[in-house]
Amino acid sequence: MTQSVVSEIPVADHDALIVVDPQNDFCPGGSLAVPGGDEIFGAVNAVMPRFRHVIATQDWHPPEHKYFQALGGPWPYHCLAGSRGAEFHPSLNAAGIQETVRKGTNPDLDGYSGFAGTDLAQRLTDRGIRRVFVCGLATDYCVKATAIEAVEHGFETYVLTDAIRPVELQPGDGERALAAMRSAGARLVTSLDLSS
Ligand code: VGL
Ligand code: ZN
Repeated sequence: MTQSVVSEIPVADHDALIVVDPQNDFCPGGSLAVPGGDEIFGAVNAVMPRFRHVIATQDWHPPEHKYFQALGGPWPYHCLAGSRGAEFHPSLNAAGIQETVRKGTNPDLDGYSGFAGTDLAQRLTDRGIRRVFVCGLATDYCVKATAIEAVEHGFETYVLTDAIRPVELQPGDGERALAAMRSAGARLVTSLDLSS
């Protein structure tokens, strides 16, 4: 698909990097492993120091979460609150994360978006953020939902396409997610498009 042509994007004080769900369970060896999920961390860690504001989301489910297969939902158990699988992946530069937003804590909601049932929008506004750069896991669920809701909250939204990976329950879900984010108004760029 065609990407927006953006050569150099200067990062400013009113920009935030949002790292979606960089957790063990979404990486190889985890209970809901995204193929190549751990390949994003080189780009994620590389762009982090350019940003004054770096926020991570953490999928953080109670055992009675309705979206678990055991309760009739689509997903195996993953990111159980307090579990090892819910911890940040060791390849993430966790020292570079300033704030963490836990989501998916309501057993009745999918919790895909970092904005759903959290104070993320308020935290961004409190920090004077106007633009967000979204990366992380997984492209076709939590990255997609977070990027689209960021647009809906009025943030100018960029997605770092080399720092995301899809689950692809169905082949093509990753490409479809990129198209959906793009048509919602998010700009698809790569970490290499950022200048300092
Ligand atoms: C996610 C499925 C279920 C994600 C979270 O982080 O994309 N996907 N929970
Ligand atoms: Zn989840």
